[in-house]
Amino acid sequence: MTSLDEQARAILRGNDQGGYTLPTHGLYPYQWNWDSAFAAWGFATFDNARAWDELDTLMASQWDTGMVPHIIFHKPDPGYFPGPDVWQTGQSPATSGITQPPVAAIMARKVWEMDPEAGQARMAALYPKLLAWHRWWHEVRCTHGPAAITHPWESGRDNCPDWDIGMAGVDGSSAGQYQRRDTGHVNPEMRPTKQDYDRYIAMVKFGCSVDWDQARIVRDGPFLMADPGITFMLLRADEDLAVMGRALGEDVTKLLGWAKDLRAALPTIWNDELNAYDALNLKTGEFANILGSGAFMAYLADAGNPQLDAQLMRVWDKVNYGIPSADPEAATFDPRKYWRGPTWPVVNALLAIGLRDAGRADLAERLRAQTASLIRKHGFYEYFDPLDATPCGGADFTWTAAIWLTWAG
Ligand code: 2M8
Repeated sequence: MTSLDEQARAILRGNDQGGYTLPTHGLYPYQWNWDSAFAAWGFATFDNARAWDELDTLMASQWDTGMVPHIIFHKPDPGYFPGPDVWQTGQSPATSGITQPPVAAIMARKVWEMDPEAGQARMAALYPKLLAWHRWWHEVRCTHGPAAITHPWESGRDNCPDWDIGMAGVDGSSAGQYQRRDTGHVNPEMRPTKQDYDRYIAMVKFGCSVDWDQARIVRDGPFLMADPGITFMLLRADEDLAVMGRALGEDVTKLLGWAKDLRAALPTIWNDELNAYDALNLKTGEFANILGSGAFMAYLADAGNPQLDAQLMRVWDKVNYGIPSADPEAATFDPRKYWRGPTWPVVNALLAIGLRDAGRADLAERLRAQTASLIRKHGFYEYFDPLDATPCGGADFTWTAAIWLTWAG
């Protein structure tokens, strides 16, 4: 074990709140949905039971509808805005009212495969909950074909340029007065703008105004865009869940049917003009015309093609470290502004899983080596400048430590 392995373990232990893990102290003082799934994968490298606990704690906050919220506010913390008082979802423990990328089944499969015997009973207990979440995604959010998000925070790629056209249609004036906390923890220049936040909060207020009724949010809410990233992650997660379901003796016909329908919808998010998968504004029918890292999640779902290969090499060759979150040749590219250009180790890890499965072990290895060099140079930061490796965002970050232990290190 190297000293970086030890540091990574210490980060997971240090962010562990007993059953759930914070992304990082200060900036993100609660349990986040997809961060937890990656935390489980990381824990599985040295404490398999703790990995299952993480997934259990996440799924314990599932709503009756099947949705799994994006934040679980286990203990009040004034260091984050918007907190439970703003979301007003009436859940116990308090949660946000939106979801996040459904990677839990992908990570659960990895955790199970790392110790199949010990995981059998844990996975059997988790299976119906994951299935209910997937049902929710397909029945509530795939009504237009691909997976739709009702708030940019659901994508996990919060302020990426993909959402600009949808955000332009959101009136932020109802946000009222509020005090942001994120800008007090990290460099405000690297965070989303005030205009973004006004719109984010206006969308939360809309959710509250309809008591978080999902059908109304999808139908009447201010923002609805098809997300290629989530579409591919859901497809991959469906297939991983089906593998686990079969091993548990479950009937997976329904699940495979959802996956088949979703795969059939993929042509609707292929933008011929962009020559790539693209985000689609479902309110107007317009494509974003932006190549984002969500498009490359296609490899996770066996949906790559030669045009996408060419796009991947084009954007990769323009940077020095990992895959940028947005196209370096686009006018909107900003190498340190959160999801508008930086490289994210956690996204690189997902992409590498996809590339390896697509038979491109050489590219997966190149991505691993570049991601590892960022962490070796600067430590376990949230994200990095893909041109000069400047570390950005929160330090001692859970998912960066997790992917070091499982993949990059
Ligand atoms: C970021 O998102 C939160 C809102 O959910 C924020 O900026 O306040 C994103 O990077 C998201 O993908 C991530 O899950 C979260 C916690 O790491 O932070």
